[in-house]
Amino acid sequence: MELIELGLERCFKEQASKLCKPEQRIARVTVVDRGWYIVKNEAGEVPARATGKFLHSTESTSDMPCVGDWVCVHYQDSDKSARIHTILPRKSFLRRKSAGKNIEFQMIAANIDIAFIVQSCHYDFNVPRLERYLVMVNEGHVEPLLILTKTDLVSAAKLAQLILKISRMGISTRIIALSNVTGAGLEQVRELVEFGKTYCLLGSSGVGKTTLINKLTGHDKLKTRRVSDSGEGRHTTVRRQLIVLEQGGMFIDTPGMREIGIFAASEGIEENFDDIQELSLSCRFSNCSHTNEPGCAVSKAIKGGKLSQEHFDNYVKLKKESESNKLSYIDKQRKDKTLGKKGQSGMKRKGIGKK
Ligand SMILES: Nc1nc2c(ncn2[C@@H]2O[C@H](COP(=O)(O)OP(=O)(O)OP(=O)(O)O)[C@@H](O)[C@H]2O)c(=O)[nH]1
Ligand SMILES: [Mg+2]
Ligand SMILES: [Zn+2]
Repeated sequence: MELIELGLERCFKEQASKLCKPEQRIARVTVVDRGWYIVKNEAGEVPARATGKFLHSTESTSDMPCVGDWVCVHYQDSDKSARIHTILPRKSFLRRKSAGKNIEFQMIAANIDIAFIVQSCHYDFNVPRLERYLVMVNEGHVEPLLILTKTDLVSAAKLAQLILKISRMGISTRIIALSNVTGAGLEQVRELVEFGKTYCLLGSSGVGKTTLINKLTGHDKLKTRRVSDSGEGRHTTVRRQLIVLEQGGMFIDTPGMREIGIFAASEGIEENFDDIQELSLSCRFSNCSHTNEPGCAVSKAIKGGKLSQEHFDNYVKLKKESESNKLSYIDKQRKDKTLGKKGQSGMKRKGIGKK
C-alpha cells in the first residue's frame, strides 16, 4: 500500500514537510475510540495515543484528532504503536454541535471528499433533517450526495413521491436510491467511487450505512443488526472507522446520529439556502426579515408558489439555532477565560487527557 491510496494529496505532503519533525512520519487516523486511535501508513495499522504536549495545546474538541486526519506520528516499540504529535491542517471536515446541552463541537471526520447523507425510504425519511445534514456538510466544504436506502420496502410510486418532496424543497443535490437487499442502485455507487478519495456515511441508526459498506467491500466484515419493525435503529456501529476498499477509495462508517445540532454554521446555511439569499437581494429593505415588510421578495415567492414555505421555515429555524448556540459558546468561553480555565478546558475535565 502507498500513502496515495490513502488519499495523501500534495497539499498534505507539503504541510508534512513543514510540520513533521525528521524522526516523525505521516499517517492517517482510521479509528477513534474514546481517547485511543488507530493510525495507518504504508506498513499497516497500529494503535496510537496523542502526546501530553499535544493534549495541552488543544483548546477545543475540534483540535483533537478525528477519523480521516493526517497526522505526524512517532512510531515506538519497533513500530508496533505510535504517538500523535501534530494534526495537519484539514482540507474539509464534518462536525456538529455535541449532543445534549453542552455547547461544544463534535468532530465527526476530516478530509472528506463526499458525504453520503443516508436516509431510509421506509421510516426514517425526513426532509427538514436532510437540510440539517446539508448545512453541516456545506459548512465543512464537503460535497453532499443523498442516498435513499431500503427501496425494496416501498413501491415505485412512493419512492417517486419522496424524491419529488426533496426537489420541491429546492434541494438539487444528486440522489441515489438503492436497496442493499436486491442490489438495485448499488452499481451507481460503485461507479462514483474513485481511487484515493474519501467518502463518509452519515445518517440515523438502522438506515443501512454499514450494510452498504459491506456490499461495496463484498464481505460482511462490519457488524450490522436487524432493526425493529418501526425502523428504529439500535446503534450497532459504535465507533468511527475508515475502511479502504480493495478496488480503491475509502469509506468512513459512523454511528447513527439522533441529533444534528447546528452551531456557528452561517456559511453552510447561506450555501444551502442560496435561493433565499438571492431572493432577499430584491426585497425593498436590505435588512428585511421576510415576515411582514412591504416589498418582500421572499414572501412574494412563497405566496406565488415559487419557494417552499417549509424550506423557508427551516431556514429561519436553523439560522436562529446556529446563532443562539454561537452566542452561548462565546459567552461560555468568556466566562472560562475570566475564571482562568483555559488551560484545563472541557476535555481534560471529562478525563480524556493523557494517562
Ligand atoms: N430491507 C432492507 N433492509 C436493509 C437495507 N439496508 C440495510 N438493511 C437492514 O437494516 C438493518 C440495519 O442496517 P445497518 O447497516 O446495521 O444500519 P446502520 O445505518 O449501519 O446503523 P447504525 O450502525 O446503528 O448507525 C440490518 O438488518 C440490515 O440488513 C435495505 O436496503 N433494505
Ligand atoms: Mg452501522
Ligand atoms: Zn424580504
